[in-house]
Amino acid sequence: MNKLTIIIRHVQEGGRLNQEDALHLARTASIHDLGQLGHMRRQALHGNKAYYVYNQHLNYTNVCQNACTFCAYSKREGQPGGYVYSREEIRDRLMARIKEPIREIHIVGGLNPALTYDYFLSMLQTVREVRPEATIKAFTAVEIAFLAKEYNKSVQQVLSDLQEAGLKCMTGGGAEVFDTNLRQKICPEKIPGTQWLDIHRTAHSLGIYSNCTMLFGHVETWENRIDHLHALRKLQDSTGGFLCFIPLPYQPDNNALEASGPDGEDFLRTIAISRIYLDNIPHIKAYWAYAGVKAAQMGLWAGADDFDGTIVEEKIGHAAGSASPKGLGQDQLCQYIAAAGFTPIQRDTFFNQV
Ligand code: V47
Ligand code: SF4
Repeated sequence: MNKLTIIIRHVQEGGRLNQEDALHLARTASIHDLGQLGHMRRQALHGNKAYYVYNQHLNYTNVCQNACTFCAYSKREGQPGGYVYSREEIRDRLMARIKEPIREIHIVGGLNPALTYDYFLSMLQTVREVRPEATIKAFTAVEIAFLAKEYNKSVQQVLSDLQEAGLKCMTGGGAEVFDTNLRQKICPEKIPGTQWLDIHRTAHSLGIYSNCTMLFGHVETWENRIDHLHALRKLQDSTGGFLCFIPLPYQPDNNALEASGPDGEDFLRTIAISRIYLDNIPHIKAYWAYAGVKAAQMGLWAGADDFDGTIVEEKIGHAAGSASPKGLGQDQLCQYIAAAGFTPIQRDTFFNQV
């Protein structure tokens, strides 16, 4: 038997992949074999279910002191087009959809030194007042590190203050690709991967669940991707606090990074390898807002089980050229999932069926 056949058998028998075998599988397996393995693992965990969430995104500011080369969303302080939502604007945005049965508020923003510590606490309090029944999933580890540094507090202190104000789950953003040399090229001012992981470890120890991501399809290699997945799997072995992994396909427009973005096959291969390698993370998301609805539907056949949500107004991927809609209705989400051949299941942030 050749090496590839041995690895495929190992996966079929439910075995855990090491980095070397994952790399060999990712590089040499046909898309059919890889997709089938990803699908097999996905079906074993979730059967024919595909999850979605009724959610709303709030991007409270786009002003950011970092300038990641791939980012088309952020503005430097004082640059035209920069914005910050006031407490009233946050309330108005939530009130504009108050008749809808929203279950999750997803909140992220740039690193804006003009904001006070209290801004963050009162933002969460406002969300709780207006939407007491929704779960607050907010902030990337990058924002948490920024708050700790800016206001001279420990990460643990920041997280427990936010938790007290209503934070239940952290988003998975800001992970990009952990490799140090690569980070120098794509996001030199961002916290190192080790710090990103430490912050999620601290969150998990406080009972705050989180998601995790990988930005792929730019200038990274398959080695970089597998190393990244390995670091996530290792942390998950120790804490069990990750709910969902989201491979984020790079969107190439209006930014400084010269790369084209992944094609459809690369998207599916990455979903499949993620599902196979991350055997301890329960959910893999096919993020329609970046990948496009059609690719996300195919992603459900390669290992993904989550389709994300209604969103309403996705800003970050769209600033960088995402051609998908900015939001979808619940009926549309269900139709897309059903048309792809799966049973749509509405979930909350923690993947409990609603
Ligand atoms: O952190 C920025 C990425 C992330 C680009 O946790 C880009 O449930 C592609 O993390 N092309 C934000 N990606 C999105 C994110 C997310 C989305 C949905 C759900 C969850 C969750 C998290 O988008 C950023 C960065 O990694 N990003 N620019 C770009 N040009
Ligand atoms: Fe700022 Fe995040 Fe954009 Fe980087 S990706 S420039 S940290 S908003």
